[in-house]
Order: sequence, then C-alpha cells, then structure tokens
Amino acid sequence: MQKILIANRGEIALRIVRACRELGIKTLAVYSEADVESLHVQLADEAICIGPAAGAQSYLRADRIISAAEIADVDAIHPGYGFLSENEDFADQCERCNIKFIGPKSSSIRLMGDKATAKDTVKKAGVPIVPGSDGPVETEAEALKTAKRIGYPVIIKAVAGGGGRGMRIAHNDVSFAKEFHVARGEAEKAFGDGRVYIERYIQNPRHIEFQILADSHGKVIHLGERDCSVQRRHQKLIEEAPSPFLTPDLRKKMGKAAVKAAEAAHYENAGTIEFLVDDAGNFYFIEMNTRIQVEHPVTEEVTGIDLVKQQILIASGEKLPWDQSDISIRRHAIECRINAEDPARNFAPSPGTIDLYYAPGGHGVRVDSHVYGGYTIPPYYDSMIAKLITFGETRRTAIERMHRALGEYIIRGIKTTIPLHRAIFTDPVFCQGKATTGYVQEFLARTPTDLF
Ligand code: MV4
Repeated sequence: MQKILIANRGEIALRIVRACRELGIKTLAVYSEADVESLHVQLADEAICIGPAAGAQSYLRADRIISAAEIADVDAIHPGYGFLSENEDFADQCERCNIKFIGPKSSSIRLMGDKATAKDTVKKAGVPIVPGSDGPVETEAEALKTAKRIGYPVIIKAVAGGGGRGMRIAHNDVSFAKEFHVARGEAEKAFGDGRVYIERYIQNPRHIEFQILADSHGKVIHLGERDCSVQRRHQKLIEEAPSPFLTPDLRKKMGKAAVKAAEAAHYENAGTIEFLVDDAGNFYFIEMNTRIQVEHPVTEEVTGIDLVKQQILIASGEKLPWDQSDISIRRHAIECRINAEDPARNFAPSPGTIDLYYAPGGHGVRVDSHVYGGYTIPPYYDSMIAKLITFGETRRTAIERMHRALGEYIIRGIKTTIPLHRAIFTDPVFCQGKATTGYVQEFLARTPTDLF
C-alpha cells in the first residue's frame, strides 16, 4: 500500500495521517471549504478540496471523494468514524473502483447495520441477546402481544437505528400503543425505514464494548473491553479500560461471545461488539459498530497495539501477528472527550477561535487533537475538539493523572467540557467505579452547573 485517502476531518484524520507516516504510506487529505486551516490538511502529503462546509456537500459526498481518489491514484480509503464509515454503498463503490476500503466488507456493514438481523445472526451463533421480538414487528396488534409477552418496561428500537437514535421506552399497554407509532414515524423520517423491534428494557445497565480485530484469513481476536457507561444523551463523555465492573471470569465469557459475534458476521478489520450488562452480571449483545471508534486509544494504551496501523495492515492482506493468548491488559487507561460546549448552558455548542491553547503532557498522558492556538472551530461539525487519555498501573493512578492533566489544560476563547470532567474526577460515585448509564444525569441533577 503506497497512498491512502483519508475521508474524514478533525482528530481522527490526524490520527490516520500519523499511522500512515509511521508505516511509510503517503496520505491524501480531502477537506471542505471550512477546513482549509485544518491540521490534517497541513500535515498530509497532498490535499484536495471536495466542497462547501456542510458535511452533506463534502465529507458525505461519495462521488467527490472517489473522484479525488482516482485523480490522486490512491490504493485505499480510510473512512475514520462517522460520515461514510458505516455506509455500505460507499464501501461497495470503493471496491468496484478497485480502491481498498479500510474496513469490513460491505456485506458485513449491511448485516450489522440492520440491528434486527444482527441480533438474529449472533443469537444463532450462541451469543446472548436481550429478550424481545423475533425481528421487526409489523402491526400494532402483533407489537402489543410481543410487549405483553416480554413484560414491561420495554424499549422500541429502529431496525436502521443504533447508537441510541430512534429509541422509545414504554411502561404499559397505553403508553406502548403511543410510543410504537411515534417510534415508527421517527424511524421512517430519520432513516427512510420505519421498521422497529422490541426488547425488554434493562434498567440502568452498564455499556461495555469489546474491541475486535479480524484479518482477511479468518482469524478473529479481541483486545478486551471498554466501559462507556459515562454518557449523556447517548454521547459518551468518558471511556475506560479495563471496566471496573468486570471480573476476570465475566471478561473471559464476554470476550469469547464477542469473537463469536464477529465470526458470525464473517467480519474483517477492526470492529466493536456492544453489550449491556446488568447489576447481576448478565450481559446481552445489542449491536456491532463496524468502524474504528472515537474511544480506540484506551484500548491502544492498555494493550500496546496501534489499532489504526492494524487496520491498514489487515486491509493490505497481512495476517494478525498475535493469537488471543498473546494479548494482555497491562494497565488502566481513561479517556475524556473534550467538547466545545457550554455545560452551564445545557451543553450548547461553543464554536469560535481558540486564542490561547496549552495541552497537558508528562508521564502517562496522551492528547489526540487537531486544534491549536489561533485555530477557529467551525460550527458545522461535531463539537469534540480533543481526547485526553491518561494511563497508569492502576485505575487510581489513571484517575489522579487525569485530574492533574485536566488542571493543566488551557483552552481560552471558547467554552469546553473540561470543568465538568474535573468535577466528575473528584466525584466518589465515579471514582469508586460505580457509574452506570444513568450516572451523568444523576450527577448533573445534584451538582450546581455554575461550578462549570
Ligand atoms: C437498551 C437499554 C436498555 N434496555 N436496550 C442506548 C444506545 C444503544 N446502543 C442502546 N441503548 C440502550 N439500549 C435495552 N433493551 C438502554 C440503552 C441506553 C444506554 C445504553 C448504553 C449507554 C447509555 C445508555 C443510555 C440510555 C439508554
């Protein structure tokens, strides 16, 4: 592989440039008119502008990206996360143009993108799933019968959804009838696919996901889990590895289930198996993400494996150089997502110019970011501007280091979520490893926001 087009922006585009440089592979950045000043554009070997600021006219335009790929004669396209990363048609178009899509086959994206088919596929492979409807439910009568059978509360999810989009909870027959129709309408509007399925609603679960690597020769391994329970409205704020909740025995069982799920999808490249885990330690597959994820650095820091490099090597046809028994979790890592948002104003986006910037460093600190002093954050995209990762021998060390690093971080000119993170890192519930998916809401309810 000699040259890769990076079909993304921001920190992940930079992360891919860095992996390519270490592998001796040339990079082509594509960028929108709003990203001319961007670090990924400045650091890539070549750059081509693909359109106006709006994602729909630039980073989401498969035709323009493939044209750029052909003009620059690249061997492969790395889609990063978001944008076209889980678009089966884009993966398919790349393959038909003889450009390697750095990710799974379009058939795996399609299979896992249909959340009902994904569940059915992994269930047949022996992976536990949340009790629920057998595939999509069509009529209200059928749906109501299913909800009664499962028992309330139930959750209604869009077949084409994922990541928390298009979900409704119902506590009884009356609210179910209403929520069923609302869910179908929303799914039709958001995804052009109104099909929904039903599951028993697990109260206050932990969100624990397993990182998978699969090569093109059929070998699948897992690199342990990430606990992503600290979320607000389905946006993750903090991720860590290993999970403070898992025992070695449960980790082993879930890891085996994750590998089975990936094998059932004939998966290739890096992927993530998401589980919900209840208080009793029951775990349930909910969905698979067929891309590199934002939080991949915590896995890199606990295993020592460069996931983006592995993605490229797998796409080049190389065999994984490890067996499962070679993988060990050597330390603890935590990531804070730093967003350009105002936590005191209900997390309103806070784009603008960073007039002073100083990033933390020192032992056990990693910052993945595309921003710098003088950079103007455009208002058109995701508000994440940096990932601060700390790691050490123990969870305690990683937490102390995070609190120290957050205290050093200077970002002036815009509002960020740094003060919120500082408050969480002194909160006993979080520090004792007791956070579930309801944690952030509970924390915000008892914490005056003028502290941020
Ligand atoms: C659930 C659930 C409870 N029961 N499914 C949210 C993201 C999407 N991947 C699935 N999600 C959930 N599915 C059942 N059957 C609760 C959630 C959920 C959640 C999951 C992970 C992290 C944060 C969450 C916050 C609210 C709800």
